[in-house]
Amino acid sequence: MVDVEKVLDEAGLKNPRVREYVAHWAAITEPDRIEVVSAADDARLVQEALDAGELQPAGEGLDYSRSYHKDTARSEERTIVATNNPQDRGVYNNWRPASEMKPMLVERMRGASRGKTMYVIPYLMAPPGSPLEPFAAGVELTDTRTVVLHMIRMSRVGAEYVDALADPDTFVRAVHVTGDLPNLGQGTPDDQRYFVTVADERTILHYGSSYGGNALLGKIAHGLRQACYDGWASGGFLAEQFMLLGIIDKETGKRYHVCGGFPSASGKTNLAMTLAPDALGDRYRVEFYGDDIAWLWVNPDDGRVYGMNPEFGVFGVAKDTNELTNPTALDSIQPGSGAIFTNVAYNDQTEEVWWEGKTKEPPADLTGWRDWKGELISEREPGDTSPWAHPNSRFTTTLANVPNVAANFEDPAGVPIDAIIFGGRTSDREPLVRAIRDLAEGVYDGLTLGAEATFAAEGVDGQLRYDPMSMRPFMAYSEGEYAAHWLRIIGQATEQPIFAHVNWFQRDPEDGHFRWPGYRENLRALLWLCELKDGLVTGRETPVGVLPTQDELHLDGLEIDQADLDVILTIDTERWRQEMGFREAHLKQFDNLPEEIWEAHRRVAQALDDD
Ligand code: GTP
Ligand code: SPV
Ligand code: MN
Repeated sequence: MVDVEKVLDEAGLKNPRVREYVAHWAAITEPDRIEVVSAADDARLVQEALDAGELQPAGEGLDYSRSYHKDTARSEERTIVATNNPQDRGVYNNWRPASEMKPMLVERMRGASRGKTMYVIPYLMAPPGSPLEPFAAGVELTDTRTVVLHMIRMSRVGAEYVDALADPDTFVRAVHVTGDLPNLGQGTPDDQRYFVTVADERTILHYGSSYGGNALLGKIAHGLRQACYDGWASGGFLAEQFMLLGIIDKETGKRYHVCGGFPSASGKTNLAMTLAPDALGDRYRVEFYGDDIAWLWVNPDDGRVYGMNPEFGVFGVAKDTNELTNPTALDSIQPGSGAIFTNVAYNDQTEEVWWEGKTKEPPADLTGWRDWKGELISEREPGDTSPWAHPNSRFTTTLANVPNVAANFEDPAGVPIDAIIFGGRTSDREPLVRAIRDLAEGVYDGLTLGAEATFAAEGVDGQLRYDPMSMRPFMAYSEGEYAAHWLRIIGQATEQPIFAHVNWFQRDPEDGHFRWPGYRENLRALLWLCELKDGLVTGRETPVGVLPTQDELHLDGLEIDQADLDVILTIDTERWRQEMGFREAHLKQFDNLPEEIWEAHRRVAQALDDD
């Protein structure tokens, strides 16, 4: 048995509640060693991981890791929100009683860290000094060193964050046990994995994965699921899977802040890192705040909605990231950045990485190249066209490495929000942008966000599904309560943000091409929205919101067919009427949906009928 008290004394970790928690779980998981880590340990831990073969070098200060081949994405079926109150059951949160799940997880974790080190990761999911800091501290216990390295990039890590707590008990208890990955029956009826957030006890118990959101518990388990619950239970804030960016008009000196939700792997990272198109770059600049999580609250001093990114880094999708689509992302993973690549293709002779879309064609010389499973490309069967990189392969880098990061990205005060947008992969129906001024209609729009599924979760690419506010995999309590909480929080604001629905993914059914060029050009839709909010343009009323007219959009330098532009700036009324029926069935699943939401639904349906 490790002498826990001695280890914690030597690490100078004082918080008595944290010390009890570490001792409690060490007695269950029985690690051989315990180590308290801070960001200052990073270089040593990287070296240890290289020596142990858990990482491979990928250039100066860049590293590469592979996860187990059946452990490459979140598993939505195995993810559960447990509480002590059956009324917390929602349609999407896979609710189960805490009394059932906790003992089950303890049994799986018992003795599971024998022979391993338990790393104690005290962390903060907020800039220090944030008004939401009381909800931001946590301590992850993990038995995997690469998880520590990712957590150091994705959150602020150090004992000081839990020793400084006003109430020593207000930290999230986040236990991660990897388990015996080759023997967990991933995706079979005998699946052993469980990813449980016991939300009303602020305890996260994840067993059976060492990948991404399954294992970096500060990120989505705490930053989204737990925080979503805490924001509701405290009545004080919203925690959403949102990106957050600033737009600066250099001519007028105006600053706008836009946040919004797109389902996983649907463009949040790309939008927040975007640069203005060349033709508009002299006038506008986009600044990055966050790409995956925003916490929102109303500041009583000025009555505005404020937002901040609780994360410290970016865990971005690698696929299709290149000089044209996202040069900013490439700049943020340059030599010396400390970035880690996971599950992309790797060349163990040249130490290079590659993923689909990094360059148009894969490297011509196959020597040394291995796919994400570690298999040599040169030994593939002829005709094997499977991707070299896993479609959900990712890069991990800190916010400070992002070249367009805003100067005030760590300001604990957050930034005032001008617009809240929703979007997803929708191949028809959704125009480029439609603005919504009414709060209930904006919330209704978020709740009916429908998009094609992506590879960020196991086994569901391309299927159309509703993903309310892009929170479907992270929803912590019932959807009816969630809607009411949104109306309450944003309703407190005396200056309301404008809402909008955007879509970069409409396709021509004839040949499948994207009707909108996307990426950097997306800024044009957001500029129009900010100008609409300021009354500089008026747009065109439709039953589903205000659309830009062609001459209101900043189109200088844009290459697009007039026919495509016509389609993405109009509403297919017939198709929308059909959609309203699907929406009705979708919303009917939710208990206690506020009447305002139903009224918004009926208003839109009526307007479409009258059209
Ligand atoms: P998570 O990190 O999973 O929450 O995803 P995300 O929403 O941050 O997604 P991300 O920005 O990483 O984009 C995922 C994929 O969508 C990448 O392969 C991008 O290349 C692609 N993508 C992003 N923006 C656009 C766009 O405007 N048009 C098109 N066609 N593809 C895009
Ligand atoms: C997502 O899947 O939405 C992500 C990546 O942002 S993960 O942290 O793995 O959930
Ligand atoms: Mn995400």
